[in-house]
Amino acid sequence: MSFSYDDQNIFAKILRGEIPNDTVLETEHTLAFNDIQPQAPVHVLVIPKGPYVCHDHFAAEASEAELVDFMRVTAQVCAMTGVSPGDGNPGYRTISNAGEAGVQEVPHYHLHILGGRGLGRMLA
Ligand code: DGP
Repeated sequence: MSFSYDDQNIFAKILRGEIPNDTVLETEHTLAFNDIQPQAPVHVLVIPKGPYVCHDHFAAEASEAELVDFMRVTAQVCAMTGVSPGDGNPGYRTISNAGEAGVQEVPHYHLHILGGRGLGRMLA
């Protein structure tokens, strides 16, 4: 499967420093920042710094270092924002929209972390 990456997308511009962002955590391979249109008290986007369109692209072509870093940053952000479900905390939800059916607006892979309120049951 092949994916075509558009380097004019808004997250590519954020990564190049052309657009400001409210950074939560940054590492060599990953950036986490607050969503500009938060849907919950905690709404953080986690993105790889590499040019990946969606989860499938990232999973297929990212290095192990990038994959591990992405997973660890996601967990660190959950801990930092107090939503990790350990120690009696309420928990959170991660969502990654992919493609047209998933209504992915920004074609740079990102994981939404949502928390800080009851999120209800959601499977669609
Ligand atoms: P989606 O591609 O549908 O999974 O959602 C894209 C998300 O990106 C949406 O929740 C709004 C957010 N977003 C769009 N533009 C910007 C921006 O310039 N800065 C930030 N921080 N978030 C943005």
